Amino acid sequence: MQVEKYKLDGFNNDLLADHKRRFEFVAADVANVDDVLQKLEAFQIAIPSWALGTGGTRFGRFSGGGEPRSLEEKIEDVGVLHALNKSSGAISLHIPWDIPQNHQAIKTLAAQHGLRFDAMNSNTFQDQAGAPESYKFGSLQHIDKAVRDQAIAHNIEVIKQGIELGSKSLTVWLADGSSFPGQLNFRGAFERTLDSLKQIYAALPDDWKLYLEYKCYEPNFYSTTVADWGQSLLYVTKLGPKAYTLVDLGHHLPNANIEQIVSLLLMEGRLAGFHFNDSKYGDDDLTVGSINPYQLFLIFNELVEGMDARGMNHATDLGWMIDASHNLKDPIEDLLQSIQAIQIAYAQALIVDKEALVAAQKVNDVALAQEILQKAYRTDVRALVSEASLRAGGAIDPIGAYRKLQVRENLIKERGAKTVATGL
Ligand code: AOS
Ligand code: ZN
Ligand code: ZN
Repeated sequence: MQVEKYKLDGFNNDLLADHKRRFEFVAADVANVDDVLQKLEAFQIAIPSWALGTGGTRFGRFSGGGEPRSLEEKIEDVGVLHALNKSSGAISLHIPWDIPQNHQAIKTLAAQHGLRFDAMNSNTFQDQAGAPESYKFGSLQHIDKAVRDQAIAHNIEVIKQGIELGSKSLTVWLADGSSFPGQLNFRGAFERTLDSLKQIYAALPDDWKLYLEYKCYEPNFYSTTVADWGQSLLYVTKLGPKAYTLVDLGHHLPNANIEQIVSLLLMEGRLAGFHFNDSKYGDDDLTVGSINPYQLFLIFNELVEGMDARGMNHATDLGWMIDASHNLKDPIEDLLQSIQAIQIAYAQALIVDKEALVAAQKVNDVALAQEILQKAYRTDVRALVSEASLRAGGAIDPIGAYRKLQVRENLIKERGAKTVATGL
């Protein structure tokens, strides 16, 4: 399945007059409009290979039609996303779910769709067929050295897979922890995990980064061995300059001030990047921006301010990824919505009047500071996002185009109505 350019152009032409009117209206009020458009065009968000099929809950899984049955088909789906919005130019693989049979062929296929390989993800939270050791009681923290060694070797294997594909980072998310008081010694678990991570770190090429993701609970419900940003920061500081803390938005206790965490990790030069999603209760992995878009904007406000203060390149200096699961919606539509939500928050952060904000902060004008942020947040920037997509060769309205071009119907024709995506 390919999105044909002439069909996309036809779709855009029908919307063009309306779009131009909306764009000019918002552009008239934005002083730095060219800069905003250029930054939006450069901004790419990696798609996780595991989000291309319907997920599920422990109560059931209801697969949709035309889901990708192989790594090749997952790449094809990300190709569809990227053709529609020109902002999904990368895929993040999970090993062993996505082991390529032929690295060169996979690289060529990805390149044909304009995609690169983002962070590689290791998996020591499930037992793999034929593996001698079990991760039931943890992996890098395990009391038994044989289990730790198996988990370390797996991570090193994932790095090797990534080198072949041109990836530059390894994301480690650990399910390790305990579900009952007394089950483990916290200090012992930390020390063993650190020792295991050091061995993985030692296998990282010089131009690679290790992203250490934290999560407050689940699957363990009493303690998690990398539970929060402080613990992740402790590990990565001890590991060395190639280790960074990854923020998954759904991995915090309720009401955590994520934007403040982001600001301080950036300040310390230890922010790896993101797993974007949204949540109401826990690690819900809902569509980005579907529950709390103001928080997303506040995070981007800190990112833009903090990255500019450090002279960082917004598009390339952090890892931008989505981590989502879809139980009800078409996964591709859900991802298009997520990306649009990220672009909207980013565009709003780019139009914040920073000088005025700094001036208001200097004189403790609290009301004005709030007004300045909310003015940006309440600006309807959707036409700016559409314009950036159009200029890059994508759709004015990616979901509208996806439906009009009948992409899902075509995928079902090609792959069948009853397919189950490989992976989780
Ligand atoms: C788990 O909760 C983490 O968010 C992981 O980043 C990710 O969801 C997992 O590696 C994919 O199953
Ligand atoms: Zn995650
Ligand atoms: Zn998660």
